[in-house]
Amino acid sequence: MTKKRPLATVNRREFTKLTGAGVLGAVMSPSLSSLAQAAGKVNPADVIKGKSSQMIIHNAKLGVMETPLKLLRNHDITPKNLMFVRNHFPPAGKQAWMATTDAPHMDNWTVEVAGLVVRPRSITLGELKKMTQVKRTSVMQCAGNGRSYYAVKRKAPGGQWRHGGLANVEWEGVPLKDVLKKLDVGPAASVRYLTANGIDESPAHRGADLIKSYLLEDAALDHAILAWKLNGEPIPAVHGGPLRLIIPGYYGNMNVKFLNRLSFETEQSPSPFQSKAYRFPNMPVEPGKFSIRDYNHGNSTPTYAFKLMSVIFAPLAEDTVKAGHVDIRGVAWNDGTAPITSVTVSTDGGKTWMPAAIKRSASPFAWHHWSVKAKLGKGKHELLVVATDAIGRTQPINGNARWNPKGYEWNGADHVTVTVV
Ligand SMILES: Nc1nc2c(c(=O)[nH]1)N[C@H]1C(S)=C(S)[C@@H](COP(=O)(O)O)O[C@H]1N2
Ligand SMILES: [Mo]
Repeated sequence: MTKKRPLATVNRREFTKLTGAGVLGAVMSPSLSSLAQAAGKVNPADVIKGKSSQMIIHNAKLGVMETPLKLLRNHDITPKNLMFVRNHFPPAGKQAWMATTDAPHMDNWTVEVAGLVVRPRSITLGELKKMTQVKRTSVMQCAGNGRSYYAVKRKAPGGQWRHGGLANVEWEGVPLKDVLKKLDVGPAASVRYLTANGIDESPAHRGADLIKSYLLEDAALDHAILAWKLNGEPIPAVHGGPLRLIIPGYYGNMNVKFLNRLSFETEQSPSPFQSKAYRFPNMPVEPGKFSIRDYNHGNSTPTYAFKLMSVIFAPLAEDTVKAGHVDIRGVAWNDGTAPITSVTVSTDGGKTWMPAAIKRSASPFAWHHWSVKAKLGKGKHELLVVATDAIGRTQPINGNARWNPKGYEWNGADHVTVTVV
């Protein structure tokens, strides 16, 4: 596990409260950002050059930040200045890379493909660029997205993410299958897992390294790519450049950044990032009765595929809503293995529901927009949304039914209370 580090946690709302600057929604002016620094607070754009100064910082030292929905909702494809960031430790000697959304250009970047194989080999980014390129528009979402909502039951440790550990972006690169076929390393018969590793590891704790293993028979690997482009440009290092493993439909942690090693293994990685962190219990668990120390490969599963989820983008609690016919809209997504067939919305706290129209995106792994018009009178209204997919998967009204020690895979119905004027 990683050692506890001092956190610089301030979000826009707290900042506004602190400085009395009632300018929510406006871009932070230089004078405000220096004010923030004077108050010991941090401007996200100073942590990572090119990021919006309205990002919500969870850990300034590591550049961990979330996107306010007020900004996320303005784009179908999330631009890089608004994309959330989750890093665990800076790649040694590469801290400067991580302080900007400018991308490193490195055609000699090398990935080794090894492990229990007859012919260990490697391939450079330059060589990958000469192969057939494909695009994957897909949701990137932290497994801890929505963690803060578990606090209603019992606060789960870790960054208290709201719904903004979420993005919808276009990745481009070479299918993993094509790379493995081309290299033809000859895995041993006992091999069951593919393991991915990036150049980063904890400088403080030996062995703390974000390493991920996937069953080779996992169909999700059929869509996986070694990506070097994000939204049509080389991937910034903060988002995993020069090369990143992208597995569409899989939680963020499964998408290994700064990829430099793929290995064929008999067992999954012994890294605590595979065996203790980023796991979800196979049975309901209660706070105080189950902790991550209890996790083993039999009673829990790595946070692989996205749980079906939907969020309300508008109206948000901070929006001014006028009485009359109100547009309610948002997005829904899942792991891409079955189409989302219904999105229903309630404006009375769940007593009655109405169907929303779904505008399906071309990629099954992207988020899909939904909308509905509802007549709302003056006063408070509690909005809720629930999606369902073609194989009957849906969302719990109360996400706390799925409480777990690290607060992963929140997929409870989104609630927004709006005051109509
Ligand atoms: N090598 C490496 N890959 C990583 C991480 C990391 O710390 N190191 N963090 C993971 C986690 S937990 C998430 S949520 C995503 C975040 O991707 P982003 O920062 O591009 O949004 O990257 C994943 N891949
Ligand atoms: Mo994550």
